[in-house]
Amino acid sequence: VLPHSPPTPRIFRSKLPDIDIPNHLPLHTYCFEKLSSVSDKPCLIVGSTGKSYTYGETHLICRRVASGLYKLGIRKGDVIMILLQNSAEFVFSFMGASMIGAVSTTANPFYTSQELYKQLKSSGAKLIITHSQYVDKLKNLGENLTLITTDEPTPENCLPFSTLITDDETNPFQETVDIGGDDAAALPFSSGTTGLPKGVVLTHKSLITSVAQQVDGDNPNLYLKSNDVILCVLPLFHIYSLNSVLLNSLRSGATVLLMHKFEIGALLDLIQRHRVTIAALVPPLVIALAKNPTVNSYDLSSVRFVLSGAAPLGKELQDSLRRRLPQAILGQGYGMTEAGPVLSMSLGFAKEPIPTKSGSCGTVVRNAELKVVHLETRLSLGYNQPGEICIRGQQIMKEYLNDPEATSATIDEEGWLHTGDIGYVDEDDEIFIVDRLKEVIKFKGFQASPFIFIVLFIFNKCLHLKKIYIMI
Ligand code: 4UU
Repeated sequence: VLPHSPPTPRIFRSKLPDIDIPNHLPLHTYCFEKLSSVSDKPCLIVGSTGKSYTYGETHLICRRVASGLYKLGIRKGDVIMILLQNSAEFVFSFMGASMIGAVSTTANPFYTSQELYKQLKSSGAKLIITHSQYVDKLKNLGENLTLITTDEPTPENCLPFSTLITDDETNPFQETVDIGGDDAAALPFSSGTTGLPKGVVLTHKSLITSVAQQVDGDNPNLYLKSNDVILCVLPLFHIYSLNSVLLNSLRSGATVLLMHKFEIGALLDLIQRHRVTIAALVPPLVIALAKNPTVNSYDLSSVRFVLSGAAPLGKELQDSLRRRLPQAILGQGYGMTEAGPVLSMSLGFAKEPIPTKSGSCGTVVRNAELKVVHLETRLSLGYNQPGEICIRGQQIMKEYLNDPEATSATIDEEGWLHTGDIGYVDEDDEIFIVDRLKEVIKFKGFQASPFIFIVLFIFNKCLHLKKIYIMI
């Protein structure tokens, strides 16, 4: 060793071995790979109506929507905007777009007209799939914009969703569109570590890699089975729900129970009625489940995993939920839109589970490398030393759309994505986040990413906000 050579970087890896990931496939092919064995099983259940779609039906409708989009002039690389609450149409639109190589930019239905305008302009979306209640906000936002609405009656100047569901799913495009792993599939918007929201280019390869890191392999990190029923209450326009609920479930042949809005009574009733086995939540919803007195009147014994992510989950809260749901395994996932999104996941959810500590965000996912760098020297640190968390692997974003400067400020020449989160890895390889370098919203001493505030905003009627802030 030369006297001045830099120290070898300390790189953290999963305790699970790497696996082969078929990330050369298009995303929809990968997600529906086991279609023939799950064709008659329920894929989607719409919570509010009880309507359900089998895997076979879901795949067929996605193919029809693909064909319908193609007939409306959408081609490979074109962007469509999905501006919907959780619904079956959200799923059909996203997967249908993927089938013709089009890209979905998902947007928050609560955005103002101006916010939507920015995302439309920046993404270059040509078509919007939405609900009639949001159409007013979209008036005069673009000349050649096609608007499709999913409910009846169809407002003026909009096309009904049924236009997309032609009876023709055998359109030749399916054979001719050549989709490569490096082509974009999703374009969520995120402000990342600095500045205004930017389009995060997630490719077929990045999303397949992220899903495989969670649910594939002989000993999956997040063990989902085809008889699982997965609660989809977090909004699908955000990458947490899109990836860790929807795409993971499709890949595993599990059932997705869609809730278009949060209401504690409806949520508990749906868990009981449909025997929900997996709940993907954020801390404010964990609080509702742990503290709301009505919970005791429901049978929640079917729940086997509660996954919390997107914001810190305190030990006290984790302990109170454990008392409520003694049979369930509680754990966290740590994600960031740009990271594809999942950096780490509790190994308590593995097929051969390894218990994790309260407060830990899990262990880095397989087929990826994680390091913690000193904030000034940028040298990588060992166990228990806090610094900036960086991640490398095929799951991370390709780039920020049309923003090479922001891209190179986030992903360095060696391929490390800098998260702007400060944390450490303990001797058991568990990750703990202690602070954020990037912009945070502070409210009554509670710091969080913008997403948590979106969730709180959407769900605020049902959550007693003041109480939540004090408890966190
Ligand atoms: C403390 O929040 C997300 C994605 C979360 C996610 C995704 C898939 C969680 C579990 C999962 O399976 O994305 P963004 O881009 O909205 O916000 C990213 C930021 C992170 O940089 C970090 O600051 O949100 C914060 N964050 C967390 N903080 C995310 N997860 C956690 C966590 N604890 N578990």
